[in-house]
Amino acid sequence: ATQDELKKQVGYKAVDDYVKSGTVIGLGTGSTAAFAVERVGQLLKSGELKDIIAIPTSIRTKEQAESLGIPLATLDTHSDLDVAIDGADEVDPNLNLVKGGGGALFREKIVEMCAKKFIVIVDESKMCGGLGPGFPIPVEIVPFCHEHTMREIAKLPALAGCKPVLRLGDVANNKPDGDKPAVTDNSNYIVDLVFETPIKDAVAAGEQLKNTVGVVDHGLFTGMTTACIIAGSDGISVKEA
Ligand code: DER
Repeated sequence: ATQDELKKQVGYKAVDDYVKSGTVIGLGTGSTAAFAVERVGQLLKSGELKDIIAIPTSIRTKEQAESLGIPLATLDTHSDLDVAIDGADEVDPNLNLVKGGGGALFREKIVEMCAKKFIVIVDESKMCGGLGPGFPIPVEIVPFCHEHTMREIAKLPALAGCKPVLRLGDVANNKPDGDKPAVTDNSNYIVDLVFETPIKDAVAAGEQLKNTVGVVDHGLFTGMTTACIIAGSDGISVKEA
């Protein structure tokens, strides 16, 4: 199966197995989550799903959901979600995640923190032994004096050895020709932290990042995953936290 077919398999399975009628759901961002959004739209259209309120985790997911006729709301009116479904850039053996490859980590985290269940959908290429080397850790920072903030991040003990790189071009992915900083849905910048070796303590790293003035939030999603649905060439498996 192609990688797209694997992403579709897990996106559809997450909705079929975890989304019930009459619930409030969080819709993730990225190419895998887009299949879950597609499936919600399909089931609402066929009548197999009813009375869903969805909370999008990015402007582009909101637009996709609107195009599919999925009823939308925000956390201001609906902050008690039954389930949220989203992709990830890396998944470690404890189901801690790196997210933010698509630049949506802040809205993803604030929404997914409100969900009773957080279902992660990945193809097997995202599985890793330790977070860091396989995918730079995205961090959302305020544009004001961003070079100063990047220097402060590089000093953090739990992130020793990281190389902060300002994301340029389009926020959803690093377009090489982009010479201007990528800007998030929240009008902030993204710094990608490049690691040669795995992060030893992802929880401590997250805390130190959150305590750094200028940092809005980061792509370490620790202790949040309820279950991870993994599509591999030999089929689909589900890992529960
Ligand atoms: O930006 C994000 O957090 C996305 O969910 C990312 O982690 C996964 O995107 P993908 O499904 O397109 O690989």
